[in-house]
Amino acid sequence: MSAVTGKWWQEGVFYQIYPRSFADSNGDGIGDLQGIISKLDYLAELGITAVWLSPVYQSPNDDNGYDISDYQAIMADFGTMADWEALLAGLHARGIRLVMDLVVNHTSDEHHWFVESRKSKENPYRDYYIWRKGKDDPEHPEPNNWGSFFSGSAWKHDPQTDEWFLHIFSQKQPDLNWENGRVRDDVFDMMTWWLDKGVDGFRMDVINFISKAPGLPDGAVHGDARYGDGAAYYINGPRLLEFLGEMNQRVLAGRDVVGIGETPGVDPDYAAKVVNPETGPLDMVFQFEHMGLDTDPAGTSKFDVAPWSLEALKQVTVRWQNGLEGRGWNALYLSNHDQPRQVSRFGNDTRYWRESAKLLATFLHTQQGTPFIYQGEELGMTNVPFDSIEDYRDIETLNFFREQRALGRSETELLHGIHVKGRDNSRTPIQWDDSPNAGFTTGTPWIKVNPNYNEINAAQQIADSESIFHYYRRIVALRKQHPVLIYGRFQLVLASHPQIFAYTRTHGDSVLLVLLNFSDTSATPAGIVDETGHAGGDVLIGNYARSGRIEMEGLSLAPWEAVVVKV
Ligand code: TEU
Ligand code: CA
Repeated sequence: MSAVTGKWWQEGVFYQIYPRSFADSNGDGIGDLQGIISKLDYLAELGITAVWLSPVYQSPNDDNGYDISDYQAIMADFGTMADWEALLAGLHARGIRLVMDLVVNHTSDEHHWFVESRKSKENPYRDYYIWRKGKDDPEHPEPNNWGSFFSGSAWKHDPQTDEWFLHIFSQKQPDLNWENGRVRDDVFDMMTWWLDKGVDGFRMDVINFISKAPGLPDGAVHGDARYGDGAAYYINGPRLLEFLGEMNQRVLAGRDVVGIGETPGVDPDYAAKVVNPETGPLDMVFQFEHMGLDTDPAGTSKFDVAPWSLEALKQVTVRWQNGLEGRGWNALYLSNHDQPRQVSRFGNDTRYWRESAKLLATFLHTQQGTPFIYQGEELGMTNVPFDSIEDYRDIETLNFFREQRALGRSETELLHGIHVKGRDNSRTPIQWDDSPNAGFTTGTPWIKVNPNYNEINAAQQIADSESIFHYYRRIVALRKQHPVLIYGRFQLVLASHPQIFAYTRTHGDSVLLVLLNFSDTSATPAGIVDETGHAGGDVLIGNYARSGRIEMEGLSLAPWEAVVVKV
C-alpha cells in the first residue's frame, strides 16, 4: 500500500499519444491536433483518464519534436495554439486530464537561447549551454570521451567561437546548463505558463540527466567502443535532487498536478527518493530495467539483441513492486514511442497474437502502480520489419546504421537489430480501419503504415466484442471498481515456474491471484494451493472462456492464458 492514496494519477489509467502517428486531419501525411480531437470519443470509450501527449511544440524535427525551438508555440505541422486549446477543452469535457511532455535537458540548436549562445563567449546566453575548449590531441580533440545516445561523440565543435558544446542526444539537441540559475528561472516560468493554461502535469524527458558531475570526467570505455560511457557523470548527478526540489517548490507545489520523470538508469532506492510521498520532488518515474532484458550485455548498443527470460522479467518486476511498496508509486509500462511493440517483444505476435496481447494487458493492469497504455497497444499493433533502411525515419536508427556500416558490419546483421529494437516499430501510423493507409491519412504518410492493417485495425476491433480493444476497455474499467488492483500489495508466487508468472495482490480482506502463462504450451500452476493457501475463487477477468468459480487443483492454463481470480 502506498503512503499516499486517492490521487487521480494513482487511480487512473494514462494513454500516451505520439501525435505525428496518431491521426492526420488535413491529408499532409502527418498526424495533428485536429486528428486527435477527432478521436476523443474513441479515447473516452477506452476508459482512460489521462493523456500524456508527446511534444507538440515548435521544432525542426531532428528527433520528432524532442528538439524544441520554442516551448510556448505549437509546431505548424500539428496546428495552432487554438487547436491545442480545443484539445484541452475536449479532453477535460470528457473527464480526461492532459499531461504535457517537458523536454528541458536540452533544446533544439534552433532555440533562440542557443542561437544567441553560440554567437560569442560574451553573449548573455553563452552560459545557458555547456561549452568547453577542445583538447590538443588531434586524434581526440573533444573536451572528453563521452559518446552520444545517437552515435558519435557527445560534443560538437562550433567554429564561430572555436569551442565545443555538449549534446547527449543529437547534434541538434544541445544540453542546457542547469547550473545557471537563469536557465532554471526560464524553465520554471515556462512550466508555470503551461500550468496556468490548465495542463494537469508533465512527463519530464530524461529529467535525471540535468545535473552533470563537475569536471565532466571521461567515462569508462566498454569493449571496443569508440567513445566512453559518460552515464556515471550525467545520470542522477550531484545536484539532481536539489534542482528537482527547486522545481517542485517553485512550480508544482500546491497544485493538483502530476510530475512524472523519465529516468533511465534509476534503481528502486534512488527512485524512492525522487518519488517519496512526503519529500520527493516528483510523483512517479519511468524506470528502464525491464526494457534492457533483451539487450546483449556483451554488445556495444541496444541493437545487439539477446533473448529475454521470464526469470529475469520476474526479478525486475519484483524488485520494483517490492522496492517502492509503501515508499513510492510505480509508473507501469511495456511500450512507448522509443520501444518496440510489446506483443512482438514479450508476446507471440503470430499464432497467439490475440491471447498474448491480452495477457500483456493483464500484466500491465494488475501490478501496483499506474498503467500507461501506448497508442495502438490496445489494438495489439505489432513491430514492422521494413526491408530497406530507406523506409526508416528515426535519427537513432539511421545514425546507428550509418556508423556501423562504416565500421564494416553487414546490412543484414544491422537490419536484424533494427527490426527487433528500432524505435520506428512503435511510430508507424495508428491503424484505424482497412481503407488505404489504414485511415490514418488521405495523403502519403510520413512513415509507412504497417502492411497488416487489413487484419489489425480499430474499426474491426470495435465491432468484435472479443477483441483486444474490448479486453483493454474491460480491464481499465475493472481497475476502477477494485481498489485491490490499484493498491494491493504484490507478492510473487511459484517463483521458479518456467512458464507461469503468478502473483497475489492483497488489500485489506481483498485478495487476488493473477496467473499468466507466458508460453506457447499449456502449463499447470502446481503447488499454488500449498503456497498461497487458496484453493480457488471467482474469475474476475481472463483471456479464454472461463467464468464463475475455478479450482486451482488440477488447473491447466492454455497457451498465453491470463486469468485473475478473486479468492
Ligand atoms: O528518451 C530517452 C532515452 O533514454 C531513451 O529511451 C532513448 O531515446 C533511446 O530510445 C535509447 O535507445 C527520451 C525520449 O523519450 C526520446 O524520444 C528522445 O529521443 C530522447 O529522450 C531525447 O529527447
Ligand atoms: Ca496533418
